[in-house]
Amino acid sequence: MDAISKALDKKILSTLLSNMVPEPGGKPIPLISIDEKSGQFEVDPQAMVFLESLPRDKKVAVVAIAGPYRTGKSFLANRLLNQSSGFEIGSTTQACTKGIWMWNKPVAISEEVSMLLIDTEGLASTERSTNVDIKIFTLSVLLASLFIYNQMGPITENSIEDLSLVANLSSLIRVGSDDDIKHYFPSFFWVMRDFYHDLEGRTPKQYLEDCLQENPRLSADSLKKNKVRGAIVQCFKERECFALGRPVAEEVKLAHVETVPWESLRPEFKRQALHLVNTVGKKLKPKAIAGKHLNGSMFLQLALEYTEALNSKEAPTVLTALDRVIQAETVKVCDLAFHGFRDEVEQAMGEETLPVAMKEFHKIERRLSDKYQLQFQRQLASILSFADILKETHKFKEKIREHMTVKYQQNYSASYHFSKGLLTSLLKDLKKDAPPPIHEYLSQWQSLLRDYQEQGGQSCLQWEVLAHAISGHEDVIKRELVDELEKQGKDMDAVDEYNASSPTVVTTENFLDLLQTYVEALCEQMTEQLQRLKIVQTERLQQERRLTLTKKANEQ
Ligand SMILES: Nc1nc2c(ncn2[C@@H]2O[C@H](COP(=O)(O)OP(=O)(O)OP(=O)(O)O)[C@@H](O)[C@H]2O)c(=O)[nH]1
Ligand SMILES: [Mg+2]
Repeated sequence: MDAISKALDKKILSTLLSNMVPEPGGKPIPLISIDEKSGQFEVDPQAMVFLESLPRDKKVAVVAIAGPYRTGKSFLANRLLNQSSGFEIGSTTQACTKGIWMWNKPVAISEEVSMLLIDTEGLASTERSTNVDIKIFTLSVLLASLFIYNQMGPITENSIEDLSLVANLSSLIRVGSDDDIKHYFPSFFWVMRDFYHDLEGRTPKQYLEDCLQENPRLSADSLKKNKVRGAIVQCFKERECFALGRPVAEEVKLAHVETVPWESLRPEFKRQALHLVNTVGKKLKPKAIAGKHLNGSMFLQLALEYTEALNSKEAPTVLTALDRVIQAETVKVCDLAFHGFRDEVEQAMGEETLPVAMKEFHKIERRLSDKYQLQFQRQLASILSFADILKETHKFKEKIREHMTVKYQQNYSASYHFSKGLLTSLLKDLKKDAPPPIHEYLSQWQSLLRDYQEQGGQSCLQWEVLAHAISGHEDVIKRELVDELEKQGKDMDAVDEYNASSPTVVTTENFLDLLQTYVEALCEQMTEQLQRLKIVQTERLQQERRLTLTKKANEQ
């Protein structure tokens, strides 16, 4: 008894499939639809939304199932999802699946890789032209990293002929360099359904290889088929073959096999199906072109590129498509990183948060710019060269710089209004009691400056606004002082002299120091003047006294 049968017996199916666990839910969605009238292929918007929503840091591995119509492809696709129904299964002779469909939930293969499953319209149906078949087949091969060719029964000369599309593949697809096309083809699994033949001790893979040997009969017919055989061997380097018996014994149940519970399917079929599912899990590789792995969004871009080429009757060129995919991805990564940066800057320095101190402003700018630059470079590392990453980083930094220049201006303006508002409200209190005695007036100014410094630190224009206000206010201060002094009959020459020698425009953060020095100097000068006035007064008094004394003396 082989490992799979034992696992089945022990009912450890889930463990066996643990590396291919589909997320709960999900449904089939059209990936590429075919316009009935024009015959044009179109990537469906539902698939666009789904593929764009996949995590950028996850690679996709793509399994595509193709083959003649009404051969149980959709039923097999559902089995790969470990379910009986999902992709639509038709019970009549009419072709069921139209266009190319995909499952809208990625299946986790590992931490970094998700499987995307693609089910295709059957080939050689009576409703479609060969041209449509060629396009469906070409797209399936080009998009897949593992291509399953599904057919009924053993491999016959007819089934080789059915695959004549492969012989044309190298003329239908271009690489875009001198490289051999075979490096760009997916792994190839040939699945034979309702297979009950004796393989005479050979494995299905050996059987396939035997069938792909050239037929030595030299008729024109066999030459044609040998060409197909050669093309299959040439294009698909990695080949596997699987033989699946009938899922149920009773013919009547075959038409609705999706309604038969898994437990009731023939044990032989279950064993074979599990072996296939398990081998897909083991052999599946992330979709890559020229060593560049694709994520969901890049896969979408690839589908768009190939579809467009086929619609315009051009041969899809793999490396040209890859270049465009990389270009589009670079733009998206750059945009996403920039939007992330912009949104976080907005959270930290939104309109309602401004103004912020310049030190804080630069700290936030540095932190977020480093964070998003790193994210941006990490995401591009797998698709761009070092030199190109540097070039893109330069552009990214330039974009950030432009944004921060605008933000800086906003902060500037917010700082101005904030400081102005604060100063106005503080000045209101100052004016209320004016004019107080001069020493009180000066001490009020000092306490205003202290409050202003404490409450307005987040404004980058704190000192400029104050300087501006003071330069307008200087006159008031001086007037108050002059009034005060004039009340006492003193002159203000010394104060004016000081003003003439002091800096007229103060725009630096040392303004408070300068202002304090200014205020202190004013105080000093006033004290000096007061002393001088006192002396003059004393002298005048002495003179008056002397005069009075002289007068009295003269009178006597
Ligand atoms: N004999 C047989 N019938 C099957 C098998 N699997 C599914 N069927 C039946 O075959 C019919 C077609 O199944 P689908 O899975 O829709 O086949 P398909 O290849 O996707 O068909 P198209 O989308 O029309 O090309 C249905 O009636 C199924 O119940 C099988 O392994 N053997
Ligand atoms: Mg189908």
